[in-house]
Amino acid sequence: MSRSFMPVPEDMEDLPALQLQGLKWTVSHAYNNSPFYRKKLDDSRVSPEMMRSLDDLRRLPFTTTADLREDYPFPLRAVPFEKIVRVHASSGTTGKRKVLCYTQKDINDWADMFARCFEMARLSVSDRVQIAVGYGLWTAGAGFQLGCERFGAMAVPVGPANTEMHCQLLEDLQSTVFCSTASMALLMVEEIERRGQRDRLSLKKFIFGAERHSRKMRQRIQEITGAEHLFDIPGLTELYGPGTGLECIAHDGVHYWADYFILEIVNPETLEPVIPGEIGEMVVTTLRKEGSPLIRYRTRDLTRLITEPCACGNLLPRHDHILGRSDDMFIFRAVNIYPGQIDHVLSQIPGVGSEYQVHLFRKEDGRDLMVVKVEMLGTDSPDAEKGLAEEITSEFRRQIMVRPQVELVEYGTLPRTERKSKRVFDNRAQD
Ligand code: DLL
Repeated sequence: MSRSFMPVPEDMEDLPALQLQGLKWTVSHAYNNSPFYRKKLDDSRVSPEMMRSLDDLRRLPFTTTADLREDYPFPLRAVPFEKIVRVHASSGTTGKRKVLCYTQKDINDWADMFARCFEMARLSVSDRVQIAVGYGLWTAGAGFQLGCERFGAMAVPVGPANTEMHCQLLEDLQSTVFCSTASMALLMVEEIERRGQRDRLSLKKFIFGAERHSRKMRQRIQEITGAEHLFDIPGLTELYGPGTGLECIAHDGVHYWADYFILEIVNPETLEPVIPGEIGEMVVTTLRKEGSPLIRYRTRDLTRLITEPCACGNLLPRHDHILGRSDDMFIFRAVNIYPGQIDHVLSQIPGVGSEYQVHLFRKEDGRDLMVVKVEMLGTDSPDAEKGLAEEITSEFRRQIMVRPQVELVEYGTLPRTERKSKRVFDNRAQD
């Protein structure tokens, strides 16, 4: 039996006490060692001594990406440079990268958390894990690698590379698990299908994340490869990287590591906690992170807590898949739309492929136009195509209350990427 990375049952019973202890530690560590946090907490008239119960979390100010930009290049740093063994970064939406510092303990904690993901996905040390995400400043490659080694399975550290090389290694090394972005997973399975390679592979599990994926993408990946399990892996650079939670084999949401961070779900407008089970923005507070601790960090990611016990039996709490980002919302003819809603509508329509694009234009008369390009699975007849386009239009009207112009394109013609896909293109002039 390999070692377990799950919390022991007593820790789960004492979770609130463990979280309170971590909260107290984090707030005093940040206050005493980060000039940035000290000022922020002083400005909000909060001191570490005020953290007496978990409810006191709500007295703390929020931290945002704007804070990361303001405190660039080593935002939120709370240890001397001599203790920092690594940085990782992700591209911010508005220019400056988000750079986060890690101490050796942070790296060790991250490895333990990620090893827990592999345990959650029921891997064994005999598994061969082909890692197809970028290595370097991005947390993805380093995270999967660390976790895999800590867990004890065999890492095949390829990076994004090209599909050709991946296909060859999948077959030659008989990799059993493939880890990538959701887009890359789709790109790869289509290549496997094109090569008729399925029966020569031993692929059993996919772990993919870094972006939302649709039900259609899941279906395609499972259909083509016959994989036993697909696991969604969320994660963000600010919170170590990927590895802080994983979908389990019951495939009903994502278990997250509540002994390493507290997750709050708040209404993004009022910043008040939502009723458990309602959708809101994920806000995270770390409990052990030394280099760049997070205090009520607003992730902008939208999800909801799942409060029912999980069929897989694991007691760690769950949240739903990430449903979108509060800053991904766009307004079309006075309707607020999240890309996730579009995935949802298209996922229900038979005959529609897994890729789509939304293009928004402003016409000369000042009215907005939405063009939805959708891949179709088979091209039967012009009549069938017309019917499909009409069905898509009417489902958009029924479910999102907008009327797009639908353009059907052949399967495989929309771009595939090994990184994160962009599917909404807003060409309207910014007033
Ligand atoms: O994307 C870390 C990662 C790498 C996760 C590989 C999973 C696999 P960032 O580049 O900092 O980190 O981007 C973080 O990506 O706030 C979400 O908006 C989005 N995101 C990440 N994973 C998922 C997912 C990595 N599974 C941002 N589903 C996050 C939906 C995701 N969105």
